[in-house]
Amino acid sequence: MEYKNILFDVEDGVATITFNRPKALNAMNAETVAEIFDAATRCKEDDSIKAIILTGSGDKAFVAGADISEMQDMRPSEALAFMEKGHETWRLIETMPKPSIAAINGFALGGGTEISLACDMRFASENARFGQPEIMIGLIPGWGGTQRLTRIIGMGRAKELVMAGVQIDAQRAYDIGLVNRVYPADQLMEETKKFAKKLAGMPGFAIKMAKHSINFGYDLSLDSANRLETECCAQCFSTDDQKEGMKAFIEKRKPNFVGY
Ligand code: DAK
Repeated sequence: MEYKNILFDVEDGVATITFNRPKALNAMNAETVAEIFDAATRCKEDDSIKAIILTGSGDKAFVAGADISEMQDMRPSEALAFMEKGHETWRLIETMPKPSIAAINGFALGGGTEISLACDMRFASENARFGQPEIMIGLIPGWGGTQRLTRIIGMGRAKELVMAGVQIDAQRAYDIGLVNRVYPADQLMEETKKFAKKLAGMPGFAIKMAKHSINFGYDLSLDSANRLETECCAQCFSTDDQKEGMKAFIEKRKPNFVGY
């Protein structure tokens, strides 16, 4: 697929997907969502890609939401199709056996906050702003903002953002656990790439099991979730990386992981 709305780049095992509609503050139209789905599928299927970064072009916005001009005249059936494609795409990112980081370099509103919530981690620039302002245009979040956001920051805080359309800055987002790290704007990409490369060099199968155990254990009872974790951990003993990691520890040297 040829991309018109995103950039796709791979370097040292790290794929960077960049929302690239700066004139619309990287707002996502249906074509953008389809391109993100295609790029995420490439990331999942290409064994040379070990970690993924999502970011926005320009210095003002990560993603200012779904494209309001495109949504304005949608019929319910069109809105449903748009919403379902978004959900399918975010879920692909959320469940793929590779780590993802959203590098949030400005406004992350509506669908912008929502796609970042599907990533494993969120790193923000000091000028980032988060919010679910859909209520201001007569909607509620349609891409997981009432669900993933609530799971990450809790019900009371999520309701403040969703029901009152309150926007928060990067420091507040850090304080309530919405973002993992905050950097000066000119350091965000460098630091995110450094961290993504570190993740790319980790034992790949163990990364996959860690993500699987956290994602799918979250909604289970503690007993079932611990059982899932046990199975995932036990499977790691089938890998070369487990043998190498433990051998290197005993021999007091750095491990050379192969990813399986
Ligand atoms: N959609 C389309 N264009 C947008 C946009 C957006 N979300 N956000 C910004 N733009 C465009 C502006 O229209 C403007 O275009 P021109 O006038 O230059 O042609 C350009 O980007 C620059 O924006 P501003 O001039 O407004 O820039 P400011 O610095 O003054 O303000 C801002 C920046 C981010 C505060 C402001 O642009 C803003 O409030 N933007 C809208 C933010 C927003 O409400 N986002 C949530 C969108 S709703 C669903 C599926 C998904 C969703 C819901 C349902 N189903 C299908 C049911 C998700 C919904 C959303 O995400």
